[in-house]
Amino acid sequence: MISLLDYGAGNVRSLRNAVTRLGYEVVDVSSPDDILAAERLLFPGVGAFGAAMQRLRDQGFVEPLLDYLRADRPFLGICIGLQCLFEGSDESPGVPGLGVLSGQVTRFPADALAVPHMGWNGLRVRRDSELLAGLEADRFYFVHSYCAPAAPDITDWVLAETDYGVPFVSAVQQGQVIALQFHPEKSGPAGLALLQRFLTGTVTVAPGFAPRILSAPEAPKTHAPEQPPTRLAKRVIACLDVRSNDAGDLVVTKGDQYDVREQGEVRNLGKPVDLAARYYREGADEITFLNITAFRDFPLRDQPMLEVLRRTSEQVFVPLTIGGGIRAFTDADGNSWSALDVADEYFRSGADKISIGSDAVYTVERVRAEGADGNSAIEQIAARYGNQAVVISVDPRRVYVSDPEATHHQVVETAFPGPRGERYCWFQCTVRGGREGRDVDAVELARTCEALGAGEMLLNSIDRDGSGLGFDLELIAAVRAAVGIPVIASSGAGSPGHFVEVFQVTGADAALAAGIFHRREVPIADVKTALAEAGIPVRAA
Ligand code: 1PR
Repeated sequence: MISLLDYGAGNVRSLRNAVTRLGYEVVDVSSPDDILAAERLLFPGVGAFGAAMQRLRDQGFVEPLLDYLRADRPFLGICIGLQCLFEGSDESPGVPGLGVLSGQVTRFPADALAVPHMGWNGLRVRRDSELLAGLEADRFYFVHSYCAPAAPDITDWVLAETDYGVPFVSAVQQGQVIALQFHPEKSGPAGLALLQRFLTGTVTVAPGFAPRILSAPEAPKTHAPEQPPTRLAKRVIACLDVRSNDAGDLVVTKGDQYDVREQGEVRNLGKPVDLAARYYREGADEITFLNITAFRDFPLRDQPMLEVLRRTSEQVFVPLTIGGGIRAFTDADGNSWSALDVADEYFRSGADKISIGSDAVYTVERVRAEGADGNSAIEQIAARYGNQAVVISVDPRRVYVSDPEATHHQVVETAFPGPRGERYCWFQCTVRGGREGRDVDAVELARTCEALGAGEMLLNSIDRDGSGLGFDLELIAAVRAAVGIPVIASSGAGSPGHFVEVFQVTGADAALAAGIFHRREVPIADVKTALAEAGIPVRAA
C-alpha cells in the first residue's frame, strides 16, 4: 500500500499509473494523520514551489511531514517534491520550504540554454547506492525551470548530480528519505525499475542510522571518481494524428500537406493505443496525440479520444502530449466550458502536456490589439499546471515575397525561392487544421506565447508535412533564435539523416515525425543510431 501526497496542485495520474502498473495499490493522503500512518509515502512534483508549500500548509501537512522525515520513514519526493525539502526557492520568494536540506532552489540561467530543462539527461553518481546501482548509464526525464545547485554543505545527502549549464542536484538520499529531480514515472523502463526499488523497499538503511535535519558540512563517505558532465539528449518524438474515419472509428491518420484523405477516404494507419504502445517499446522519447478535428467537434464530447488517452497512459511511461480543441466552448443549450476545463479533462485522462493550436493564434491577435489580461488559455493552464505543461502547436505555411519591405512580418531569405522566384518568405500561422491563414507569423506567435507562459513550441510546416523532404530548417532556425523555450521540429522527416541535420543546423531541442514511423519506413532505433554516430546526445532506444 503506497500513500500518495496529492496536494491538489496538478496532475499526478502518471505516477498513479506507474505505481499501479508495478502492482501496488495507491491510497490518497487526505488528512495529517494519513501521513503518519503511511507505510511508504510518495510526494510527487507538479506545479509551482509556492503553490505546493501553501497547500501543504493549508492542509496541515507540514508538521506531520517533518515528523515523518525525522523518523526516517520511507519517502520519495519527485521534482517539486525534492525542491520542497530545501529552505526556499527563487520561484516563490519569501515562501519557506521544509528546510530539511540547507540551500535555496534557483532558476536555470536562461542565456544560452532553453528553459525549462526538458528531456532526458544523465546522472553523475556521487556515491554508491542500492537505489541507482546498475542504472548509472541510463537517462531520466527531467522537466523543470528551477534547480538545487550542487553545494558543498549537502554533499552527505547527494546521490547524483546532473549538468545543464550548471551542475545541480538530481538525486538525494539519507536513510529511507529519497528525493529525485527527475520523473521516474516518465522515464521508461529505467525509471520504473528505480521506482520499483523504492516501492519494494529494496533500498535498505545502515543499522543505527539517524537522519539529520539541516545537514552540516561533511565530506561524503564514498566519492565517485570525477565524471564528465552529463548532456541533455535531443528528443525523438512519435506523433499520432487522430480522428474518426467515415465509419466513425477513431484512427491514426496522416496527411500530405494536411490532406488526410486518399481517394476520398480518411487514411487509416492504425489504432491509436496500439501504435503508441509500439512506439514506447521502440524507444520513442515522447508520444504526441493530435486530435486533428477537435476544432469542430468539441473534445469533451469525444469520449473515445479521452479513453484512448486513459488506456495509453496506463502502458506508456514516457511523456504524453495531447492537442486539439483546447478552447472555450458553448453548446447549443448554453452550457459553457473554458479552455482550462478542456485541459483539466485531458490531464485527468493521462496527459502530461497539452498542446494548443488555433486558440494560440487567436490569442496572439487579441494580445496584439488589447494586451494580455491573464485570461488566455495559455496563461490559465500554465498557472495551474506549470509552463512546461503548455505546448503551442503551430501550423505555418510559407508566404513568398520579392521584397522584405513588402510585408510587416519577419521574413527570411530562403534557399528555396517561391514560384515566381521570390527570394524571401514569412511563415503564416493558420487555424482550423491549416484551413485558414491569419495575419500572424510564426516568429511573432512564438514570442508572444512564450511571454504568456507557454513552455514549448511544436513547429509543424504545412509545406513539408508528409513530404519526406526533410524539416523546414529555415523556419525552425528562425523560431529557435526568437525564443528561449524548447522547440520541437516537425513535418517532413524522411530519413535518419534529416534528424541529424535539423539538430546540427537549427539547434532544435526535439524532432517529431509521423509518416515514416507509421509506415515502418524508418525504425526509431535507426534514428537514434544516426544521431549517436553524429555525436548528438540521445537516449538509447
Ligand atoms: O487547432 O488547437 O484544435 O489543434 C489541432 C491540432 O491538430 C494542431 O496541433 C494541428 O497541428 C493538428 N492538425 C490539424 N489538422 C491536421 C491535419 O493534418 N489535417 N495535423 C493536423 C498536424 C502535423 C503533425 C504531423 C507532422 C509530421 N499534423 O502533427 O504529425 O507534420 O508528419 P510527417 O512526419 O509525416 O511529415 P487545435
